[in-house]
Amino acid sequence: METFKTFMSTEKNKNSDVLQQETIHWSSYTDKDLALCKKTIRHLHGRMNTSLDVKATDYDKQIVLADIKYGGIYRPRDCKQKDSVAIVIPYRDRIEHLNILINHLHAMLQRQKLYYGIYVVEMSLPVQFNRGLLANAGFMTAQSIGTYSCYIIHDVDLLPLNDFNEYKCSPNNPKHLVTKNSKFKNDALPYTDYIGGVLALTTEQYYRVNGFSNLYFGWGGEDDDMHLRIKARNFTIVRNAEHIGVYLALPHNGDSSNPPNPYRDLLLQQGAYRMNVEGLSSISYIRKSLEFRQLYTWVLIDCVESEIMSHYSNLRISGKDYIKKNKIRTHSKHYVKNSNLHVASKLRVNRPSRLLRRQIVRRT
Ligand code: UDH
Ligand code: NGS
Repeated sequence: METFKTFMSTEKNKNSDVLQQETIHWSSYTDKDLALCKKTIRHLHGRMNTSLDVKATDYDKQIVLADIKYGGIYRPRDCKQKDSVAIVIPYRDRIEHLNILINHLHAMLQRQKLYYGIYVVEMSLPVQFNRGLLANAGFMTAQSIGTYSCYIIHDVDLLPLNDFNEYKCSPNNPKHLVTKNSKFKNDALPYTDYIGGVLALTTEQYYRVNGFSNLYFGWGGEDDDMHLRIKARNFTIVRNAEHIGVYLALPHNGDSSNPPNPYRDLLLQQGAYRMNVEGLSSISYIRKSLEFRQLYTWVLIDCVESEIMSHYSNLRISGKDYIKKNKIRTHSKHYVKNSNLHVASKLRVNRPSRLLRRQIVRRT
């Protein structure tokens, strides 16, 4: 079965570690005679004792480098996986974390016998970091390269510590792969609806929620906005048992280069109403570079914050006024205070316009 498209990159070849300007045939061997991979714990380690002083090279020996294709794409040789998973890492200026995570993931995902590709998506300076937009750009890039059925949006500083935490999507609902995170007190998630860190959505789920919002420049809120989208589409969040989704947070300095976004609460108040027209369907960016590196595909994008935000000048008004002004109907005007943010509850979100529905279908 040929699941990967032949991809032609038009970039120049600058680096011997990077495969570019070349036609890549992902299917150098055929898996058509192989049996489907079975879920087995034989190759797994369970809970790993990774400490905070992990180094980028600690995992090298565990990785079967020979089987990883340029671009960080792998599939098991001895069995066939019917699903393939794209790991999308929104990234800027955390090279040490990236090297550790990439090594760790390859080793673990190979043990899990998954068919996967890793995509690191970076935003060029001086634009404010935007995790949601990068996730969307990674989703679109991965889609143009392979036929992935599952997308896992992954923070660069989180190491999964239990390899029973299978990096697969759940067919009916988005899956939050984090159940414990060492950066929080007692490793406990800060609030029930928290879906930050590592989130898995099938292709269909990603389209249904229209991806992430592209409007969250700076720190905070894009994950809560995604939660609103998920809820508005009547999905729930599923998680593994607590002892499975355990993560080690690699330490980093408070990010002066990624300051909290002062508009995040306002954006959130209107999030569920905007979701039909803003997100994957409205994304605007320029892909400046695409490199098939040995262990991952690297994508560099550029966007103009003022241009993206210029369509949303009404952000300065409160959620309630926005609803009134735009005559949006809700079941309830009741707002619940959840942690430090306001979330519109019991929303009735309009169906996407016919035009948007057509776009969604065409893209899938
Ligand atoms: N990221 C980068 N580079 C950056 C910023 C973010 O790569 O400069 C990516 C990376 O994948 C990271 C993710 O975005 O794991 C989330 O960003 P983060 O690690 O900065 O966010 P987190 O919530 O910590 O983990 C932020 C600490 C400051 C909180 C201040 C608010 N009170
Ligand atoms: C919430 C943020 C989320 C963030 C979470 C955990 O307050 O984006 O804290 O942050 N929501 C808003 O700001 C609206 S953390 O402790 O990981 O830095 O993910």
